[in-house]
Amino acid sequence: MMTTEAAALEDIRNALAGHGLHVLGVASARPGEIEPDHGDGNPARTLILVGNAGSSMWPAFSASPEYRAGQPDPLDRWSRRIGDHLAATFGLRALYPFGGPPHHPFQRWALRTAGVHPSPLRLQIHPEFGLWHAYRFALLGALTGIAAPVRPADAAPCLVCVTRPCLEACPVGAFDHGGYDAGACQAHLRDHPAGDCATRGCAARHACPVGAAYRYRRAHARFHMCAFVVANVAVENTIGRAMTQRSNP
Ligand code: B12
Ligand code: SF4
Ligand code: SF4
Repeated sequence: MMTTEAAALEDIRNALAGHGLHVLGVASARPGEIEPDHGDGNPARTLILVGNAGSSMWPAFSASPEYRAGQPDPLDRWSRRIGDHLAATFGLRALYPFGGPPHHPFQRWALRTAGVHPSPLRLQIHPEFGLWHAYRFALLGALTGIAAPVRPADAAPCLVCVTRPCLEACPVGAFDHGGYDAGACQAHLRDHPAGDCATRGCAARHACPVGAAYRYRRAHARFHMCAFVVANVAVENTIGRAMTQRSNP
């Protein structure tokens, strides 16, 4: 028999399906990772990570009022509408990957859930979805009855990838020095607005054979690349380094 919390998770899955969103994992937040909810002392620690696998959310999002309104950050506004609504419906709290700094450490949380592993591109890789997934929000609650599934120890695709084609594919060598040169990447996209990276999505990501069936469709990829071209990379780089140093000593 399903516990009440497992049933709630199933209800959440069903509610997400209409938006093309999935539960990508269930993790546990550690003390200090989440600011208290205005001092109510709620010890809620369970995080349900929600996102897209491939272009799963593109049909719903591209038909949404947020996408059509022509205002800034339509995907963030769409995510917030859905996340806030679900949180209110299920008595949970919605946390978002955007809106910082400070940023909620979504990638760190995701590593604690089933399925994802670090990749040389700094994106996380999923054995099925490959590099083609992202987080739209997390739902936080005191759900002790839904444990994160255990990750199989042998499922890290990059550990058995000998040729690492992702590291050879970038036209500006953005991954040549062990990190990710976001400035060089952004300059390339600006200089080549009709090039492959800008129109199909990151060539390094495309070079990875894992999750090929989940590669973003063209309109979806282009949407993200256009958003990235206008992102303030210089500021995020500085903040990103500071955050990573502070949080991952
Ligand atoms: C800041 C940021 C960036 C900055 C990175 C600057 C920097 N040097 O940190 C910029 C603007 C460059 C960036 C770019 C992109 N990002 Co980004 N980014 C973030 C954001 C908002 C915060 C990261 C952070 O500072 N966290 C704080 C630290 C303390 O948390 P953490 O989890 O412990 O830290 C990890 C990350 O910081 C990571 N990291 C460090 N440097 C970089 C650089 C890049 C490019 C990435 C992806 C990760 C990464 O390593 C840390 C240890 O695990 C996250 C969302 C989030 N809230 O996590 C998305 C996030 C990491 N980005 C994501 C994505 C997909 C991208 C893009 C690919 C977007 C796109 N175009 O589709 C691009 C890359 C450009 C390209 N070639 O395609 C996804 C990754 C999903 C996944 N599968 O892992 C996230 C989780 C957002 C989401 N909604 O899912 N990003
Ligand atoms: S090409 Fe290989 S090393 Fe690169 S992300 Fe894919 S599996 Fe990992
Ligand atoms: S989008 Fe293109 S330029 Fe930027 S990191 Fe990916 S392959 Fe390199």
